[in-house]
Amino acid sequence: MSKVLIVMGSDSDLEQIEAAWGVLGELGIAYEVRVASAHRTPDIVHDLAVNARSRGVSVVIAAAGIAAHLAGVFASLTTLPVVALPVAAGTLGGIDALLSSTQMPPGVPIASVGIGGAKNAGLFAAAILGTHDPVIAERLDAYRKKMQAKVIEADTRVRAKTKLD
Ligand code: RP5
Repeated sequence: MSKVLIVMGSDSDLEQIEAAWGVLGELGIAYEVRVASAHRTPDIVHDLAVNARSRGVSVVIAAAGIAAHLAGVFASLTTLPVVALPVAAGTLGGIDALLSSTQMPPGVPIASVGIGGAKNAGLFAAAILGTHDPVIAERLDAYRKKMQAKVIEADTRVRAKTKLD
């Protein structure tokens, strides 16, 4: 079974990332969560990245804050798709992480969600897996249908509340 590897640069990032594996769990997708820093534990990042494919990983979510380079470094070591998750941390509140995630020089691309976009990172990873796994694609469809039902229900509620007599 395909697996998503979620790597975070520090356990201080953890709370902002939980929603990524939360949604993967909801969709019944296997995942592994690790802490590894591109600058503090580069050897561990290297090992994780070069062995990811042979360990059954199909997509990587790399979460980091401040001058975030984890996703880019990870992508330099594997051709698996890497989704950056910029974390709100430090004096710039995540803007620096967002820019370093979206402004990669040409040649080694990464995708990026927004600052703190953990749920979207999980959903995007699921969508990638859904390109070759019809069961995951169906679960994503069902997930969207549930969201649609909630919006329609909210619309009904708000219309009833604001209706002129
Ligand atoms: C980054 O530096 C981490 O991803 C984290 O967001 C930030 C601060 O890390 P700590 O100093 O809290 O470990 O590498």
